[in-house]
Amino acid sequence: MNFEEIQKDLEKHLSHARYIHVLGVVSEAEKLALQYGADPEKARMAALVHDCAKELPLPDMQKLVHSRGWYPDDYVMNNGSLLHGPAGSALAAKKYGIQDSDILMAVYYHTTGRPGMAQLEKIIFLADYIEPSRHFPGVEEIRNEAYKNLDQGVLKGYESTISHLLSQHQYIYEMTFKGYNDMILSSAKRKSE
Ligand code: DGI
Ligand code: FE
Ligand code: FE
Repeated sequence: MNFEEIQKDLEKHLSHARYIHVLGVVSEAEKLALQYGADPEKARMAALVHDCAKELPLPDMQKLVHSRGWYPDDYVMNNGSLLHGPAGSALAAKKYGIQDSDILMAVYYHTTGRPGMAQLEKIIFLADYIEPSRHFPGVEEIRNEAYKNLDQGVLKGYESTISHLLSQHQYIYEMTFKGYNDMILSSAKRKSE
């Protein structure tokens, strides 16, 4: 399916608020791609489908992930907040016919990130935080950083998620920590150069 066809399908299947969020991520991801010399069309497509599985029941997410032969650990498998990335990646391939592995990876990892993120993964991860309809405390700081330095923006995003999870006494998934640590190491390396 092309961009417009997928967009129409999402408008039909997602809640209005989620659909508005998705359109915000599309425009933000395109701007970030242009700023950092990434492919804006890929960024728009990855952003469009990034939350396509977010509102599915957990068993449907689990089936989608298994259908690709993926077996994330039990914590992810039983947590829709973390599973909707992998499930969305599976659904984007199955329902929308997306084959581009950069796009599928960006969707898979958009919630937790990972160490060694590709540029498109960073762009989707960050666009998800700073799209215009996001209004959480500290979002302006992440927005400013995002357009100055992509890695510093990603790091600010991680700091905000991890602080929030700590304040809510929530479990912090390993991949979230690993992605954060990776950004700390690369920013330390940049400073020493
Ligand atoms: O799908 P969105 O709401 O647009 O945003 P998202 O995919 O970035 O985040 C989904 C949720 O996942 C969000 O409420 C924060 C949560 N989350 C991110 N990292 C972790 C996490 N939750 C737990 N428990 N542990 C994590 O490491
Ligand atoms: Fe999401
Ligand atoms: Fe999102």
